[in-house]
Amino acid sequence: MGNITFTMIKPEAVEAKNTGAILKRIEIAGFRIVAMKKVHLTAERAAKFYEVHNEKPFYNELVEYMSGGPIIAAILEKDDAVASFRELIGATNPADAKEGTIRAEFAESLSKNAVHGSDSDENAHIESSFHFSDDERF
Ligand code: IDP
Ligand code: MG
Repeated sequence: MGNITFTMIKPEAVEAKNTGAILKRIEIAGFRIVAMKKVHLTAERAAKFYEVHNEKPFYNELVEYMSGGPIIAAILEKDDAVASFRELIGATNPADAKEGTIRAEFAESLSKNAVHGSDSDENAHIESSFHFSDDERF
């Protein structure tokens, strides 16, 4: 098991000024912030990031939404980071997210679900490198 995962606080959560509250939840849960920045993805960059979903019916909507406003991108460190973070954020659909999870508290809908979390160690590394160079990690 790897010790890093990649997250984004999604545009609607940034717009709603939930950045601080979500980062607080993440740090209290024991994650260390290795790298972090605010960035407004172009549609091209968002399309590339979510390329694995390009066959899905919601792909165009997802790309438009994720490039519709700035996000907070971050690399997080903790033992078993990927699984531990998926547990902290809860299910993709906030209607299914357990009480106390970040999505249960902050998500607006299935698509506007407040945060991203990597789904494997391999993707955690790919996604981290998509957003951060080695000299931006501490
Ligand atoms: P995850 O973010 O929990 O890993 P994925 O299945 O990887 O969920 O989907 C990526 C993102 O696409 C979700 O976080 C959500 O924003 C959006 N999404 C997933 N399923 C749907 C859907 O059925 N309709 C609209 N948007 C969706
Ligand atoms: Mg996913």
